[in-house]
Amino acid sequence: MSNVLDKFIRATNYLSAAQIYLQDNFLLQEPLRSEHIKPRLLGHWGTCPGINFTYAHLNRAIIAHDLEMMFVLGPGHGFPAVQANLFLEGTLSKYYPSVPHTTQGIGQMAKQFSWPYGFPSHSNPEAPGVILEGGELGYALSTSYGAILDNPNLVVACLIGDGEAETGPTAAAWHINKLIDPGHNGAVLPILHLNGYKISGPTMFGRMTDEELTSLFYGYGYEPHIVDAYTEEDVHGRMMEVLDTAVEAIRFTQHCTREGTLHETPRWPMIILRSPKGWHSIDYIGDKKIEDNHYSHQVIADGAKHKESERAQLEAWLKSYKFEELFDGEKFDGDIQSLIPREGRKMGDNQHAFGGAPSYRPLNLPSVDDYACTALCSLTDPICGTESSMEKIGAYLRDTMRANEAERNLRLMSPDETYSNKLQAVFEYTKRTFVWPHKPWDKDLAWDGRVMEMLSEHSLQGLLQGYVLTGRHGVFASYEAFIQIVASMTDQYAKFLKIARDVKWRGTIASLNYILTSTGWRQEHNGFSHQNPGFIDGILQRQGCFTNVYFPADANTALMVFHRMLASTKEINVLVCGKRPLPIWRTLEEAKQDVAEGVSIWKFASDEDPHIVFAAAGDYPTLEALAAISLVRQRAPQIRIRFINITSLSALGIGHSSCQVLRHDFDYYFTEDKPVIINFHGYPQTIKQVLFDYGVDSRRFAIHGYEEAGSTTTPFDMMVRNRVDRFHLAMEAFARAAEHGVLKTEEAESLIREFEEQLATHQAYAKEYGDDPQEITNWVWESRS
Ligand SMILES: Cc1ncc(C[n+]2csc(CCOP(=O)(O)OP(=O)(O)O)c2C)c(N)n1
Ligand SMILES: [Mg+2]
Repeated sequence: MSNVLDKFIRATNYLSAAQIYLQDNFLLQEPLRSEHIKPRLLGHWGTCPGINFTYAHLNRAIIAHDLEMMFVLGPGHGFPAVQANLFLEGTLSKYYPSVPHTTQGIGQMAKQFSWPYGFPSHSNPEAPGVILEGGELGYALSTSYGAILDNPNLVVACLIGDGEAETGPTAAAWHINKLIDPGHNGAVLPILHLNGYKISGPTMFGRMTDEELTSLFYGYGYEPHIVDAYTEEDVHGRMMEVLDTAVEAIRFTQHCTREGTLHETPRWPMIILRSPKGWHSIDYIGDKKIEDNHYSHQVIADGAKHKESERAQLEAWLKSYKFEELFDGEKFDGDIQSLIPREGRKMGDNQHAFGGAPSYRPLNLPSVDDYACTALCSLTDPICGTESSMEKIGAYLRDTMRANEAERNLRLMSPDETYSNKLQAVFEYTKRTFVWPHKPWDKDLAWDGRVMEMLSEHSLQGLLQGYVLTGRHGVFASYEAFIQIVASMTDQYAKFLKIARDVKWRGTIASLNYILTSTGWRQEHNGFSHQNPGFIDGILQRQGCFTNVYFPADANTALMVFHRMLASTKEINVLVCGKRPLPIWRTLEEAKQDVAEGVSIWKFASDEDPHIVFAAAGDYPTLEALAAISLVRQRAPQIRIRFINITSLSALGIGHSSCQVLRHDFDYYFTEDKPVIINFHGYPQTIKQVLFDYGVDSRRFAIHGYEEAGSTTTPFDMMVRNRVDRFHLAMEAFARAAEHGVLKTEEAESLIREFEEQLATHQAYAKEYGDDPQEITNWVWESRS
C-alpha cells in the first residue's frame, strides 16, 4: 500500500508543480527550456506536498472504511495541490469538460493555473468541493464544524496550517468540539499541518515538542496522534494506522452515543502531521536552504526562466517524480486509479459542498399573521401598543425551529446573548448545545440543542458559513457593536458568494442572516464601547445585488423582515433593530409592503404637497423623527411635511436588493427640490454614499445619524448628543423652512432658541435625577383629527 500511496503522491506533487511553472512541455518530454516556463510565476509550493500526502491517505481511508468525507483546506494558497487531486480523481473534468483526463487536460490545468482569466491561485468557489477560500487564514476549523452539524454521517477532514493555527479564530475554534453532540452530528478530523514554517519564519507550533503539543490538544479535549515524517521509518504505515484509529474512534463514539451507551465526555481524535515544508523538492539553491525552510513557501527557483542553473535544478526536481512512470500519455497507472474513491465518495464531489437538493431544502415557515401585533400606537397610553421586536422574532424563530424539527436544518448562533438579546423564546422549544459536563443548576443546556452559544464571534461566523454553504439555514444574533469583530470574515464570505452565485453547478443555499440588536441607541448603561453601527457600511459596500440591510421600525416590520430573510437565498441580510418595546406603527399588511418596497411614505404622518420631507431609517430614529413632526406641527402648523420610512438599504442604494431599487423613482418619494431631513441609525456618511448615485443636490439633504458621541447617560441624552433627537430634527426643519420662505426667519430663530433651551432643561434634569423627563419617555403620537 505504501507504494500505491507513494505513486499517487508523486503524481499529485508533479501536477502541483507543473501548475506553478509550466506553460508548455507539460510532461517534460523535451528538455526544459525557458519558453516552457511561465513568464510570471505565481503560486505557493511549500504547503503542497503535505496536502498531497494527506489527500492520498484520506482517499485510502475513504475506500477502506467507505467514508462520506469532505476536505476543507485551511491554507487556500495550497490550491495547486487541491486542483491536482481534483484532476486525478476525475472531479475537475466532470465540472470542467475543457480539462479532460488526458495529456491535453494536464496541459490545460497547468497552463490555466494562476493565469489571466484562468484558474485562481487560491481555493475558490469555482473549484468543486470547496467551501472555503482560505485566502484569509484562520477559518478552516470553524467552517468544518459548521458543515458537520446535523450531517450525522459526514466526516470533514480539515487541514489547518501551523501558521494558520496561530490565528485567534483558529485558537478559539478548537473548543467547538464541546458543542458537538455525536448523536446527531458528523465529525471533524482536524489535521494540523505542522510543516514548521509560515511565509518568512518558523511557526510557534513547529518549535513545540511533541509533549507540549500533545498536552495542548489533549487539554482542548482531543486525542492527538502525531505522525512525524522526520522520525518515522515508515511514514505511510504510521499515517494509515493513525487514520484507521481516528476513523474507528469517531465511529465508536458516534455509535455509543446513538445507542445511548456513551455518558462521558466524548474525546475526538486529531492528527498532527510533522513534515518538511516543501517536502521532496529542492534542498538548497546556492547556500539558501529551501526544503524544510520558509523559503519553500512560494515559488522556489523563481529565476528558472532566465537562469540556467535554477532551470536545471527545477528540471531535476520535476523529473524526480518520474511522472512518465505514472501516466503513459493516456491513462494513469492502475495503482493510482485504485486509490480513487468510487462515485459519490470522492472528496471533491461531495454533494454537501454544492448546496441545492438534497442538502438544501427551503424552511417550512409559519404564517406571520399569527404573530402580528394588532394594537397600533395608542393616542393616550404610552405602554399599550408597544412591543419588543426581538421578543417577536424569538417567538417566530422558536416556531420555525419546531416546524422544521424533522429536517434539523435551522440553527441560531449567538455569542452568549440569546437571553440578553431577548430571543429566549427559543428555549421554550430547544436548548443551548453543550457537551462538556453539566451542573444541576445550569439552565437551558443540552447535548443536542439548536442554539450554538460560544463567546467567539469568529467561531460562530465560521459555523454559520459551514452550515449555510452545506445547504442549511442559520441566523447569527449579535450585539450590533461587536459584530464588527467578524467584519472581515463576512467580507471574505461575500467574495465567495459573489463568485459562487454565478457558478452554475452550485445549487441553492440559504442566505447568511444577521440580527444586530442591543443597538447603540440603547447602550446608555454600557456606554461608548457598546456603540458601533459600522458593520452595515461594509455590507453596503458589497457591489452586486445580494446584500441588504434592514431597519424595521417596529415589531410587525421586524417580523416581516425576518420572514423574508429566512425565505431568501444566496444573499447576505442584516436586520438592525432594538430589543426593547417600542410603538407599533404599522399593521402587518403595511409592514409587508414596507419590506417589499424598501422605502415608503407613511400616510398617517404625511401631508399632501409637502414643504419638507422627513425620512428615517431605524427604529429609534423613526420614533424621534415622528416626535419631531409632532413638534413641528404643534409649533408651525403651516409647514407641510411628508414622512418617509426607509426599511431597507442595499448595495445599490435605497430600497431592497436583487437590483430592484425603488418601485417609484427617487423624486416620487423625496421630491425634486424640497429639503429632506434624514434621521439615520448609523453613520451619516453611510447615507451619503447611498445617495450619491441618485445625483441629488446634496445641499437639499440634512443627514442626522450616529456621530460617535456616547457615554453612560440617559437614553434620550444619547440621542441628543448625536443630534438625532426630536428637538434637533425640529430645529433643522424650522431652519430649512425659513430658508424656503415657509416660515419667517424671526419665527424660526425664536423656535430654535426655545428648543435649545428645552434641551438645556432636559440636560439639567438628567444630571439632577439621572433619568429622562416623563414627557420624553412616555411620548405618544397624536394624530391630527
Ligand atoms: C489572516 C491572514 N494573515 C496573513 C496572511 C498572509 N499569509 C499568507 S500564507 C501565510 C503563512 C501561512 O502559514 P501556514 O498556515 O503554516 O501555511 P503553510 O505553511 O501550509 O503554507 C501568511 C501569513 C493571510 N493569508 N491571512
Ligand atoms: Mg506552515
